[in-house]
Amino acid sequence: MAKPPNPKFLKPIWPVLFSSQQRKNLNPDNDGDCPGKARPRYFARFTKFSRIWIPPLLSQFLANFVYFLFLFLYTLFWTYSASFFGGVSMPAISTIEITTNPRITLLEGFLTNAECDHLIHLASSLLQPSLVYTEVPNELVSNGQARNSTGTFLGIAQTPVLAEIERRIASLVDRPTEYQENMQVLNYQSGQYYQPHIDFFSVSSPSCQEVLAQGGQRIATCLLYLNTPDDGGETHFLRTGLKVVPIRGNAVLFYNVLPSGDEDWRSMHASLPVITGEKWVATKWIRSKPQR
Ligand code: PD2
Ligand code: ZN
Repeated sequence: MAKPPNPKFLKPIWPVLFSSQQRKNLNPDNDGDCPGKARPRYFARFTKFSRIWIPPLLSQFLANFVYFLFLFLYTLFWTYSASFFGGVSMPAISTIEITTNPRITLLEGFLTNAECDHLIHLASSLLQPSLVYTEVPNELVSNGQARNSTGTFLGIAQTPVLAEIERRIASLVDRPTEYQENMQVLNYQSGQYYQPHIDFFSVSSPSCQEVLAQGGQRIATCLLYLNTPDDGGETHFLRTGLKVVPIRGNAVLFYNVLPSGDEDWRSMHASLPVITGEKWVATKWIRSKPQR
């Protein structure tokens, strides 16, 4: 460590802390009639932190280090504090309203890669043939003509990651998570599909009356694309002609009913056959009544 100079010749490093005599010493117009005799210098050669004399480069480094550490912690706090304190943290999502009539919104970057992998991991060992509702009686049966994917349902808030995704969807549709059905994760192999269908329970169908009375209508569907198939697997909205390409992390939110609550047949959709590769997608239905 360098030997500390005579404090008489020292000038502090922070101008705001200078005494009036020191400021006078630092004034470039002062041509020398100051206690230090020599022309004033703008920076001290040494800074004293408590009892240690620190060379200027090291003290600047320390000051910068503390400054960047503060910035880092500040950014960290604002990024994660919401989820830490029970709020909703959102990745950088870009929202594109594709059509308002029917209401279809694409959300790019709705899930992170880690979240997609997590959902696939939770579902992959539990896949069963997907089911469809029959007319009368209203039962869930396997029907390979209507859909031939496999899938499974996850528990509500089964893991902290899933709970966070559910909170994000709740914030998106402006309804508490209690209005959500359990998440369904689906897997489509090459050639697998889901024929055109509607997600709402038809008021005119006698078999839907009980479901509607108990749990209310499926007012909206949120599809979460967990991977990007090599080819095919688009979500096709037949009445609008729109085909949403499945891209990992993206989501599509569409309403199955009109703002009045009446069925919106323009929400009819299909999952087109996967041509190459496989497709992982998760569905969340949002009901008009709390489910729990
Ligand atoms: O798997 C899909 O892409 C898809 C598309 C539309 C699934 C559903 N609807 C559904 O399960 O209702
Ligand atoms: Zn559907």
